[in-house]
Amino acid sequence: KKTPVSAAAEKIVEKVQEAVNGPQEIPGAPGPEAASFEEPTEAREPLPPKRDQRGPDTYSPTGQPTGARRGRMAQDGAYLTTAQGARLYDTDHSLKAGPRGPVLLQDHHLREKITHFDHERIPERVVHARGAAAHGVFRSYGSAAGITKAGFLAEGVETPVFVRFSTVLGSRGSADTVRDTRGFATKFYTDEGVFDLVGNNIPVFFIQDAIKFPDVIHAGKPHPDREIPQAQSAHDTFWDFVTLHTEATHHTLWNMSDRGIPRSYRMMEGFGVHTFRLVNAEGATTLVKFHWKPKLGVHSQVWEEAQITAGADPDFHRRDLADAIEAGAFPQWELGVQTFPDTEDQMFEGIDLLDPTKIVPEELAPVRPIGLMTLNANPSNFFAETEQVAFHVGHLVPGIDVTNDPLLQGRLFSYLDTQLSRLGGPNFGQLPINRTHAPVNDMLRDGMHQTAVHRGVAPYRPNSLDGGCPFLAGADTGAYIEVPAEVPAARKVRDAAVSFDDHFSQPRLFWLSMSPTEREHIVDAYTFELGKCWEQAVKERGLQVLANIDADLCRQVAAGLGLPAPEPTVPPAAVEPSPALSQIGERWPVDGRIVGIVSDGTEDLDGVRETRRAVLDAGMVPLVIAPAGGSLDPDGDPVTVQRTFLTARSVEFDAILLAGSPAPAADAHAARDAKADAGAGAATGVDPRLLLLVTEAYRHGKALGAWGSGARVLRAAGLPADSPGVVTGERAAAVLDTVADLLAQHRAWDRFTPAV
Ligand code: HDE
Repeated sequence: KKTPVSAAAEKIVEKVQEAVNGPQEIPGAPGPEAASFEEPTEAREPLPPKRDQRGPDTYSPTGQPTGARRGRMAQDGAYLTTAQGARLYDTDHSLKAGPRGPVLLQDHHLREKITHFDHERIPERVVHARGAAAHGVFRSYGSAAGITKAGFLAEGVETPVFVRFSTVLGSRGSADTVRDTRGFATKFYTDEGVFDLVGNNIPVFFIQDAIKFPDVIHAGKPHPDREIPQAQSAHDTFWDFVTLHTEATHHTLWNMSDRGIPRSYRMMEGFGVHTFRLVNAEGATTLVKFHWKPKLGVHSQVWEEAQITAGADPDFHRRDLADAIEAGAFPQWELGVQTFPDTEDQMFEGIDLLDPTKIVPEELAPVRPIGLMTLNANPSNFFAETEQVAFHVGHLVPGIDVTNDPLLQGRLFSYLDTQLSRLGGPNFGQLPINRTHAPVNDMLRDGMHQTAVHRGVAPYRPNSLDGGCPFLAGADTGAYIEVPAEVPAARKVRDAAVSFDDHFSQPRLFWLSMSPTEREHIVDAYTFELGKCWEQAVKERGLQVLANIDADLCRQVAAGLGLPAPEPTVPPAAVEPSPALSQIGERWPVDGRIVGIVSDGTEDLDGVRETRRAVLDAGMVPLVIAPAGGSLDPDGDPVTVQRTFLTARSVEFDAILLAGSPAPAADAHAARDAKADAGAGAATGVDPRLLLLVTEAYRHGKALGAWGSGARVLRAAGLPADSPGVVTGERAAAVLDTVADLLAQHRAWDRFTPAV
């Protein structure tokens, strides 16, 4: 029986075949033989140029592109022109005084072409410069309709969305898998205007007041003298700041946990972080925190894997998101809210809802699902969409209002301000990706890059010349009206509430909520990061912070650094752990997981074929790995090879299967292996790159399966067949079943913390 996902995977096979063997033969374009793959891994392969990029080959007599190419080509007409529309006869030679003479200043085409190129780049975002995005749709369940009048949250309403995921610290060209917070920004194009939910994958922030944002970012960015390290937190200035400034402790702890190194953008939670205020049609208000819950579960890489990925495939997350969407395996998240009564003190169970360094555990306030988001289309043009999209926490719709969280208040200024330099002026809202889907009737005029041609003479209010138009809306005609919240009489001060002084109770809550494996990862992360610091004082201060979270955590990191563990300066808070914070323990869908099938072509190829089919049917992606490219059994029923021992690296795979020989030959292999094993190591005759592949996958807690004589690779790599997550058997199908079961738990967790 085909699941929708396996059907999607099959569709890709068709699509790829069509792309490869498509009807049009274009002179000079790579032919079908240039792409030898046929699997649902289209975008993972070095694809041939898309058909619509191959060049103008199908035109109507008037020079217009016809058929499927129409509107999809880089250029729409038959003739190359200048920006002003004049047709060009040559774009490869500048105008010269003779073929060997100087270039003439009068060459207007040269000047236009080079000048435009010189200005192709715009400033990258000051933070969150590296990102990837997708289009999609949000369908509301209607469950929030009682607490907000926002039209897009009424039952069954579908709203187009554009989502941009990002890292925070790195430059535009930095690697995806660094240890960092991830941005999760969603633009809802609602009928009542744009609503931007500009969140992160971590529910708390480093600072409690926006005025400190330049400080934390200056500390995290590369050192200003040598501009290194790029996209890293493992350096002195970052740790200098977060250890001197202990309100950063909670966020830093999340960064050091597995949340700092997600497996995929598709497998991250998203959080609005601040408390927002919803208002319903009757004017009643509710405080809420927004949560995005991924349908695929929350999963991470392990640290060594993330580091290797940053070199082997710096675009790992970007590619993963685009591939999944192209494959029809559309990622989904449920939007949910935690709700709190809008009391005068804005506290809930002793937690200050205005303090963005605090969470409210889900056990105290469950997340109620209010809608489902599906990302179903990749951007057509990275620059126009992903780069030019401009989010702003002040893009609000009736029914959603802000609170006095001082971090949020500062952001309300910053996001508009930053677009002025990044996008060059106040008209960035007119860029196609930023345009609202609601009618616009503003009186904003002129400015850089104005594209509207406004009419009339009275862009002001009040006026009589335009008959008084436009009119002002009211509550009954959908106006955005700020909730008239009380502001207590107070003295003007640069200060914060006393409740903001508690910096350690929630980090302790987080630490105590982790499983033993997750704690081990956190200890390793702190030991790595502080170990990379140069200044002794910074390391020691780091340990002091850890002592205030938990003595055991501090002791382990201190041991790794070779330093004494200090005593805490604040007594450990009595906190209830929140099991919902742990990523381990649940089972999740395996859609889109990558399964490597290793074969040297001499083994049970029927087993390889069946396994490929079974992997596809389960909605996962099979990639055959062999010593060389091309196909296995080319003269019989060929099996296409997607990776060679040279191009495969373990980090790409969620699980690895080792094909073995059919049963009778297995005996022969076994006899040969027993002999070879006696010699051990290289004497086994197993390619060292294959040994690296399986040992790395093993170290990273990935499921490994081998059938028949395939187990000899495990033996050669010194991996015990009975260790957790290693599956051996005689039949390929049985091995795959157990491996798929392990994948539902993401990793063979027991491998990290040996059972006692
Ligand atoms: Fe941002 N942040 N931020 N931030 N932020 C920006 O806006 C800022 C904060 C977040 O994909 C900038 O257009 C201040 C928290 C995301 O385009 C800038 C403060 C959260 C993105 C800015 C914060 C975020 C940004 C840079 C402290 C999670 C990427 C470029 C008060 C709730 C959006 C831009 C995208 C981007 C300022 C703190 C999320 C400079 C001053 C907390 C996801 O305006």
